[in-house]
Amino acid sequence: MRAHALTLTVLASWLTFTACGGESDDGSGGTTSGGKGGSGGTTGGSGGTTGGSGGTTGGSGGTTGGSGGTTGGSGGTTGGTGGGATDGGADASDAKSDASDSGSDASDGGLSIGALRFDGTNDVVNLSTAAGAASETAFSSELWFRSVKQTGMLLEVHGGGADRSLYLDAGKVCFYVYTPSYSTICTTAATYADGVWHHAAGTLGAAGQYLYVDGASAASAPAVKTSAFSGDTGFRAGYGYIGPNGVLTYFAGDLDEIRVWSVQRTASEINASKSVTISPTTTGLQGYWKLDETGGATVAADATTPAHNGTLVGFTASPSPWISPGAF
Ligand SMILES: [Ca+2]
Repeated sequence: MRAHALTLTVLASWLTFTACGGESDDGSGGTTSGGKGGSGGTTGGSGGTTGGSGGTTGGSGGTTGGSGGTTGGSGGTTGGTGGGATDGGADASDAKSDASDSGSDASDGGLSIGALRFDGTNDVVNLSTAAGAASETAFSSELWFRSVKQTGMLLEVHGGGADRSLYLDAGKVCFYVYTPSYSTICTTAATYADGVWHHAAGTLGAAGQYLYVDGASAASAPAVKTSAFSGDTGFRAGYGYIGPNGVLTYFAGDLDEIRVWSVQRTASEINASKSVTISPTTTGLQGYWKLDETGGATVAADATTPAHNGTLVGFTASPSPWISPGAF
């Protein structure tokens, strides 16, 4: 904690304006999100970064708190046992530091700001091909989704066909790659259309084809290392082919924090970054759509440079499809 004297000084100043509520603020963030991470995870600034990783771990572990929380780790919704272990008796101030962090979410692009709601009828977001197009040899995609509809497209590489798709199929989460035969890997459980936020990621590369759900490996095909689909002109969220030569299907539900990569992210990388904002200049990050717009916005901004913004098609402006909070 002493290494963060400046931070604590700032926090202390903030605390003088705050009677209480640090702990409950964190708790409510986690509760809303189904325990996927504390609000600290979404915050910017040095305090936010530290609190964020703690929040992530706290959320995922449910009760374990933030192992990463050297200062604000107890952004973990449950008060952060991890934070406690690290910080000793400083948990109260830690928790309140996260409360102050969450207060800055509105301006720092945090995950909790908002998400995009798809009606399942005709809503789709066309995402420009991120720089260099989608790699056939080193690829990752990831997002948060929430749905009660058993089947629907989350995100696919698109253009005269589709590939490297993440979708819900009869309640399972699947990741499909055209090889040019068809490699579809899905979760064993068919319980993901449960109205709760889940994180899904698909990766492809030298290590094989992998599907991750909620930060854990859910299925793999190690022999599948490349895609044979190179006709992509973009990505498409909320609409696409469910599996090989599958039925075009809209997604009903909410999406948040779509990221595509030109690298094969590792299991640990995916789990570590899924509940925190990341730098738009992170190596290999090709597209980063936070889906934090509001009102009648019809463009989904890409945080990377140059911005490959997405275009909303089919959405109605009222009520706004932009909801808040987002995944957590
Ligand atoms: Ca968002």
